[in-house]
Amino acid sequence: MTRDASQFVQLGPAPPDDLSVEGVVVQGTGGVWDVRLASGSVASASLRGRLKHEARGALKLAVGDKVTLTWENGEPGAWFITDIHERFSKLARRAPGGARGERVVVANLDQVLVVFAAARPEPHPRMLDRFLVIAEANGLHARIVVNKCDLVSPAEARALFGEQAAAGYPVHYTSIETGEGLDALHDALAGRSSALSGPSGVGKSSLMNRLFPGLDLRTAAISDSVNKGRHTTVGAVLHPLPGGGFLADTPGLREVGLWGIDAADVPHCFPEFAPYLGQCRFADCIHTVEPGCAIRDAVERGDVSRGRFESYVKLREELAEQN
Ligand SMILES: Nc1nc2c(ncn2[C@@H]2O[C@H](COP(=O)(O)OP(=O)(O)OP(=O)(O)O)[C@@H](O)[C@H]2O)c(=O)[nH]1
Ligand SMILES: [Mg+2]
Ligand SMILES: [Zn+2]
Repeated sequence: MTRDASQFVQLGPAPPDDLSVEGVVVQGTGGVWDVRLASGSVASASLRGRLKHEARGALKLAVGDKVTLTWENGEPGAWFITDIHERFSKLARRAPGGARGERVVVANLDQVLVVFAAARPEPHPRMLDRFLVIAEANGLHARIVVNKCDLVSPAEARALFGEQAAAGYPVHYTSIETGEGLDALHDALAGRSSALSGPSGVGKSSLMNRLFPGLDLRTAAISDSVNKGRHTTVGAVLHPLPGGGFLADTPGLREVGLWGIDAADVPHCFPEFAPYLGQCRFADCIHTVEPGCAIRDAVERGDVSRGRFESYVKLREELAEQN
């Protein structure tokens, strides 16, 4: 089909029956989902009955999902979500209200951005490690931002998360005051789907408003459709970036927490452990106190940072207690 179906969304007339287009779910409510089409226009659609039924099972529709919309003529005509495409990633947390199963917060994220400040508030490497483990456990790439670099010397800024940089994580050093690092951060976000995380007051909103003027994250959740009073937004919202890509307004990694992570998987959430896994004297080594542990040996040699190893021990212990 060569027609650009999205024109119908904006302009009418009613599209022909069975016209199908693809899009990305940018926000949802109890029953109506806003789906962004390639043209940039947004269509409101509900799940086709069959999918609604299936959605109670494994595949619940979430913001970030790629879907097929089909127009169905009728009185009045409407868009229906007739297919949910396979996800390549998801950020999930425990279903609310004690219900069993998971709640997918955002689907198809490319990466998570974890923002800390070089100072005010004081950065916490061990808290960063916790965020990184959550990202790894969800199969998401992570990028670290050290903002407010104007408040410390360049050497001090680089020392803060040197351990995580050594572990292979990309680190951006930024400042709203001097403009340092902003172009590179913009390029790292453009064309990708990213979620923003980090403690309060580190400058997340300041950064995003500076990088993408007009994208006011605090108010953007109150989008057009909500302004019309039609329904109330629940859950995460995806904000399209000018020039492509999305920024997710998520509850953040902190809220997602360590849920769903098996204590036995924690070593795999530390990328720098990878060369040593399987090298320990005991096959069931949990890398805490065992003799002949390849990871502890690497720590002793200085090949794995002691701080990161401490984070490992703490997070593994926390998860072992939960299970
Ligand atoms: N010196 C300095 N201050 C900054 C910088 N970026 C942000 N700030 C200030 O830090 C304070 C907090 O910034 P916000 O952008 O509101 O922080 P946030 O991470 O969005 O905080 P929450 O919304 O509470 O999670 C504001 O007073 C900003 O002006 C920076 O690069 N340098
Ligand atoms: Mg903010
Ligand atoms: Zn070991």
